[in-house]
Amino acid sequence: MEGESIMKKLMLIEGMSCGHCVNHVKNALEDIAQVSSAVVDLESKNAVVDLKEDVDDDILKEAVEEAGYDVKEIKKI
Ligand SMILES: [Cu+2]
Repeated sequence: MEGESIMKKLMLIEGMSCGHCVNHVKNALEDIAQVSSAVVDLESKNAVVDLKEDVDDDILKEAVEEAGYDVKEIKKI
């Protein structure tokens, strides 16, 4: 069952090269309290982050960067 979602954000992420990277980014994002779920796509270098509460873009960016990847863009979708 999906949790409550108030908005989605699209992140453009550089540096992922395999399924392990995708899971690493997904887990880093889903560890954030306000994140309901994250769908990460290797080929398009995108993460679609479903939020249950608004969260500062810097928090999303830092989580991915701490996992070892570069965030190029974050926008509401
Ligand atoms: Cu990898």
